[in-house]
Amino acid sequence: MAKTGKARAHTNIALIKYWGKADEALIIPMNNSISLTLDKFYTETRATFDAAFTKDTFFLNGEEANEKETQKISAYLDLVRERAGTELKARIDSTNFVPTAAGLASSASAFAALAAACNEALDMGLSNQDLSRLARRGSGSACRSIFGGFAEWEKGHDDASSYSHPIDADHWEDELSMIFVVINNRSKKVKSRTGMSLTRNTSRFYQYWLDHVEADIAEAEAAIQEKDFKRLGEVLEANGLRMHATNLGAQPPFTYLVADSYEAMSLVHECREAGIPAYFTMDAGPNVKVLVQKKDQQAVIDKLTSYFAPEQIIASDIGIGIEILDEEDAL
Ligand code: 2P0
Repeated sequence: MAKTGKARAHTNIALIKYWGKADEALIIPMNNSISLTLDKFYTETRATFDAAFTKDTFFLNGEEANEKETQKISAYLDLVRERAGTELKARIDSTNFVPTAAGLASSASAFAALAAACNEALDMGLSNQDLSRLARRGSGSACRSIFGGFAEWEKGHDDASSYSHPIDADHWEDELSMIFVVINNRSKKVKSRTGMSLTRNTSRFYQYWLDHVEADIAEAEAAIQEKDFKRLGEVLEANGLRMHATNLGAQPPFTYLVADSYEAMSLVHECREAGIPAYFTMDAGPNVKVLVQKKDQQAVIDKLTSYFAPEQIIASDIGIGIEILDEEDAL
């Protein structure tokens, strides 16, 4: 008989970044990171394990994935099977819910949803901590998407000690939102996995990153405890820029940022000059994400749309952790 589980996971944006691995195979990071889970972008995944299946199959947004993508999922399922003590092959159906053509699909929500769906299907009974560890094996940032609101990934030193936990902010996150500035990328894409590995292994600035990141973590933790928006904003903006600076020191050097990324950063500076606190961060691409207090959201959107088209601006509230879905819930 088929064993089925379905789950939804939201993507997350790092405020203090994960950039570089201590162990590439186990996905153990060089440093702790802190994120906010968002409610707007998520993945729903159904995992079906059945003795009748002779191979793993993977359907993304209703279409069967190519061999390379299927192989990646199959390799991940091998880890799940080893952990669950089964040899059953699986069919995975995933749907990414992201605004049309925004290109914001993320491996964080994908592997968090897949891990949770497998846990459900195979009755693995994993705690959220163990689920975070399992999601991490698919993609590092996925281990933070098990949780809603603020989450911190403790880097640990081996498979057992590297996982995320929620940071209790006493519902402060309900007062915050993140505004995405979706910027078209005409430059050649460097995958985050490739970019962070090249930087960690070759960048002359990587040690500078390591020398500051633990202090950034402590500063962000303190700001969250105190609900001090300015303090959190200043450290997240500095940390994100420092991450991007490490890429400029790689051999060969590269950058994810384009002219319009700098335009968005300037507009955020203008918001602050006008007395509106807003702080930006960027990931492995040119899009700029702006953390704001909800009460200032419209004013910041107005500033950003003085240059960007309204359809390039997407605001998101803060999201919740993984959800197990009933069979009748739409996929
Ligand atoms: C982060 N990023 O903390 C950082 C900041 C992008 C920039 O985590 O190799 O897809 O699968 O562990 O998690 C994106 O990298 O990389 C990422 P893998 P992942 O969000």
